Amino acid sequence: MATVSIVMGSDSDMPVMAKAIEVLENFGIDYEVRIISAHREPDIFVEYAKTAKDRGVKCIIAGAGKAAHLPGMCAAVFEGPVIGIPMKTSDLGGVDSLYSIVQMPTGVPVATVAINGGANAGILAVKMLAMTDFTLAGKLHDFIVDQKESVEAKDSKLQN
Ligand code: RP5
Repeated sequence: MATVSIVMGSDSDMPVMAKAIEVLENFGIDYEVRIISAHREPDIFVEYAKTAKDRGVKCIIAGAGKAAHLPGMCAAVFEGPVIGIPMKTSDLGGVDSLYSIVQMPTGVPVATVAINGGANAGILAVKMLAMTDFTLAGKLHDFIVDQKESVEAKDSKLQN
C-alpha cells in the first residue's frame, strides 16, 4: 500500500521528482514511484490511475514537461487530490509545462506548484495528509518552526 503516488512522464523528470520523494522520506510517508507516459502508453496510464485508490493512494504527485498532460489526466481519472509539477524545458523554459498543467477546466483541478517545484509538491502533500493524521501534523509543525528558526539565525548572524 502507498499513501502517495509519485508519477512522471519520463525518466528525464527524475531529478525534480526526487525532491518530492526526499520530502516524503523525511516525513516517513509511504509512497510508490512510477514512470508512466500518458502519451506513449495511454492504456497503462489509465489502468494505473484507475487502480490508485485501491492501492491506498490518497494523493498523486505528477510531474511532466512540454505538452504536460499527465497531471491533468491523473485528475481526470483519480478522484483524490492531484499535485502537478511543471518541468523546466529546453525550448520554452517550462512555461509550456506550466500552462499545460495549470489551465485545467472547471471541476478537474490540479494543484500546480512552480516550475521544477519538486520540494513544494512534497510539502503540499504532507499538508494535505496532516489534516487527518495527528502524528504527521506534529512533524509538520516542527518543520515549520525549524524553517522559521533557520531564517532567524541567518538574520541574527547578519546583525552581529
Ligand atoms: C514529457 O515529455 C515528460 O514528462 C518529459 O518532461 C518530457 C520529455 O520527455 P523525454 O523526451 O525526455 O522522454 O512527457
